[in-house]
Formats: sequence, structure tokens, C-alpha cells
Amino acid sequence: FLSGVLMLTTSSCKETYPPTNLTQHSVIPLPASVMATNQTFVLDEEVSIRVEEGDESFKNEALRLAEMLRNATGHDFEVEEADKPAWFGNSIMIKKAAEGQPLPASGYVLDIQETQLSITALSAEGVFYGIQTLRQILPSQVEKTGELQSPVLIPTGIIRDWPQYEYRGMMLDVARHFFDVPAVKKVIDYLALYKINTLHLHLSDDQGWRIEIESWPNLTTHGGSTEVGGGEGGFFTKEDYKEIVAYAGDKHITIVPEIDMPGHTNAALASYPELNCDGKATELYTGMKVGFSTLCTDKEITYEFVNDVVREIAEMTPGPWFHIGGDESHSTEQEDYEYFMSRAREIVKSHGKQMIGWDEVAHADLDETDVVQFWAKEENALLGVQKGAKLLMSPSKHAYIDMKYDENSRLGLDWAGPSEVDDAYNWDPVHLVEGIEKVDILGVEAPLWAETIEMLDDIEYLMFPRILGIAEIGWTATENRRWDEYRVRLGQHRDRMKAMGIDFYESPLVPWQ
Ligand code: TNX
Repeated sequence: FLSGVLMLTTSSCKETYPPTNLTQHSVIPLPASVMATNQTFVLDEEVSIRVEEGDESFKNEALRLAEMLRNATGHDFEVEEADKPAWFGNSIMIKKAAEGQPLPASGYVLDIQETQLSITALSAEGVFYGIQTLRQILPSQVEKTGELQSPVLIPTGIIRDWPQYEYRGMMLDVARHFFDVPAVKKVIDYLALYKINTLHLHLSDDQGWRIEIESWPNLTTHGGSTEVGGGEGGFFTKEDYKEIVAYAGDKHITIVPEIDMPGHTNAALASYPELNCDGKATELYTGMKVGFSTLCTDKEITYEFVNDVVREIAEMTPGPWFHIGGDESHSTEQEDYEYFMSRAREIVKSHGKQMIGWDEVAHADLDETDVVQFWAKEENALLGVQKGAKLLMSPSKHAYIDMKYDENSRLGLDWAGPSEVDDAYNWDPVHLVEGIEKVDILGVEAPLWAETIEMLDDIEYLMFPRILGIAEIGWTATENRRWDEYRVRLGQHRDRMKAMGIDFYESPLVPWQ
């Protein structure tokens, strides 16, 4: 009888909710492990967000979470510095993992219990990823302003999660068509939700030079003045570039700048006659052909130019990498190409950066600090690995998100495609090139070339949903990935993409719901 009374009193002051199932919430990329405990954490206006005192970067993440919830619900959530849960009401705790915990540096544990939800990590980056996972567990209204109704019921359970690869990237070509700072920031916002941590900016090509270089001002004033199709082009001032770097850095995204050379350089050759072997400036170019331009590899001024450009950009770039292109230099003799690349690499190193180059660069001098971006030739990938370099995997058949989805796609090229959502998902970095092992691979990247795209909507259409698959390939262990299961999870991201205002391709291969 007594226990009956007790049960009555406890259950009368606590609401009961139907059993939940955390494993049915579609998180992309799929976490390393998800365990459901079938109860409910109630997120209402009484919840206090708490972070241990001491580490500013952890406090920043707590503030970020509070801001996300404030924006979605309209309610002000306070962030308190405390290492214990609140006396009354439920608590969200942001905690630093004890050193020596079996958790990789960028991993996190999201532990959701009935009265306490905690995110534990060794680094702020790990907390950030925990927040992105929580965001995907919340209803899609969290992506809008003022539309999330409180209380929000969150399923309980434990997620332990960490990435497989250190470099999970996308490339945006701002040279063929220029995209301005607000557009680039939007792309950064999108990448962050899927735990992509690198944005490679293709800043120069035959059709345009897009980054201000003080010592060579004509590069932008003349070389930046057009684009594919003859539009007005544009460029980033140094302030613009720094703004992008800082905005990305806040979301734990590293910017990798690329200046493509010695080919793909017509915009520079048109701006400075002395960079040409015959001393004459070329005409600006607005077509789509590749492989016709080259810097003059046996003139000393060429290396002064490269040094100035790399120095000015490296100074504004906190990340470790500098990409020097090196692709499709069809009008540079092979011997000249190798000589040029070896010198350009020395210049990059002298400014404290590690070189990345498209796979042709494997023919230059390389060591274990260099990165070869595989896109076309397997023998180049193998040669790079033999020289000790790491590989960045961007196989054009799978990872090129500038390809059409099918022959009816309104945008995109087709030389390596078409590339449907399953083509972009169904591949594994380790099994692309025979003889390559996981330790040889730095990560994966999806290049978005911009010959056919002119505005943010176009970027979204080619990016989504393929970028989610690339994000999962970079994050989730191969043995946990299956297209049949993934397509269902992807289908459940429809409302979230819509809530974010993303103009995505509704592939017939995906059960959208
Ligand atoms: C090849 S991929 C290129 C680019 C083009 C792209 C179009 C690579 C290293 N070079 O110059 O924009 O194809 O898909």
C-alpha cells in the first residue's frame, strides 16, 4: 500500500511522455554510436545552460547554443558559469572532458537524460559538433526565427561521436563566376551543420583574379573585371577575405586559399605583360576552355610575382595550407612544369604553409608535409604517396558536385558525370586507388566549379543534397555507411533544408518525407 502511495505522489508531480527513440532521429553525418534510453528531456523556458568556469572557448560554445535556442524560440536562455546542474528546472551542461578520456580531440559525447543534457568534449570544436548534432535532433523549426514552440521534447540517450578524417571539405570556384562575401558566408553556414571543416576557395583562373594583392594591384582592377560569359566579375578586398576567414573560423572551418598556377593564369597574364614569355599582355578571357595559359617559367620576375602573392595571402590565412593549383598546365613543357612547381613549393614553405596541389603536382619534389588532391589520375595519387605526401580525395566521378545530376539538370557540366545522389555517396576514400591505405589519406573534398553557376540559388542546387553525402564519407566509418539506409535518413532532411531556405535538387532516388 505504501509503495502505491509513493508511486502516486511521484507520478503526479511529473508529466509522463510516450517512449521516445533517439536512434530514429536522422543525423547526418551518421554518428559513431547512438544509444536510445527512450525517455524525454523537456526543453522549456526554465532550462539553464551551464558551462564550467575557466575556458573562454567553451563559454563561447555555450553562448552559441543559447543564441540558437533564443533565435528559434524567442526566449532568452541564460548561460551560467557553474559545474553543477541547477537546483530546479532542467539543465544543459557544456563540459570539458578529462584529459586522457578515450575521445579524439574533435569528438564529443552528447548525453541526454531526463533532467540533464550534457555535451562533453576535449575541445571547443568537439562541443561545436555536439551542438550541430543536437540541432539535427530538434524539430526543423529550429532553423527558422521564432517558430520553435516551447516546450520541446527531446529523446534521451547517448551519442558518442568523432570523425574518421581530419580534412572534410568543399571547394568553391569564385573565379569562373564571382560570388560575394554574403554568398560565401551562407555556404559556410551550410557546411557547419554537416561538420565540414574546410572551405577551399579557388581564387584565380583564366577568367578572373579574385583576391586583392597590394603589390600587384592590376590583378584585380583589370584581371578581376570579368567572368565566364562576360559579366562584370568582382574580387575580394583584403578586408573581405579576412572577414570570410574570421567568419569561417568562428564555425571551426579553415579556409584554404588557392592560386592556380602555372596554367589557368590568363587573368594574371592579361594584367601584367612581364609575366608572359613574349612580354605582351594577353586579352581577358570569358570562355570555358582550359589548358591554354601559362606563366613564363624561366623568367625570374615570375617567381617574384609568386612570392608576393603567396606572402600577402599567407599573412591573412591562419590555416596550415596553401593550394597552388598545378592542374591542366597543357601549355607548359613537362620539364618546365616540374621546375616551376618545385620552386613554387619552396615559396609556399618559406611563408610557413604546407602545399596542396591538384594531382599532377605529384611529379614535383614532395615530402610528407605536402598534399596531393586526387581528381583524375590514379598513377599521380600513387606517385604522391610514394614520395610520402598525403592525399585529399576528390574523385571527379563521385565528388565533383559541379556535375549535372542527370541529363535534364538545369545546371552543371557533364564530362565526369552525370552524378546522381547515389554516385556522390557510394564510394570510399580507401578503395578508390589500389595500393592506397587509410593512413595515406588526409580527407575528402567536394569541388564546386562555377562555369555554369552565377548565384547562390545555383550553388544550392548543385550542392544539395550531394554535399551531405560527402560530409558523411569524411566523418562516418565505412562499415557504418549503407546507401539504402542513408537515402531514408536523407529523405528526412527535406523539411530542414526547406526551413533553411535551400533550393535543393529533389532526386527521385530519395524517399523525401
Ligand atoms: C577540370 S578539376 C578542372 C577545372 C574545371 C573543371 C570543371 C581540375 C583540377 N580542373 O578547371 O573547372 O574540370 O568540371
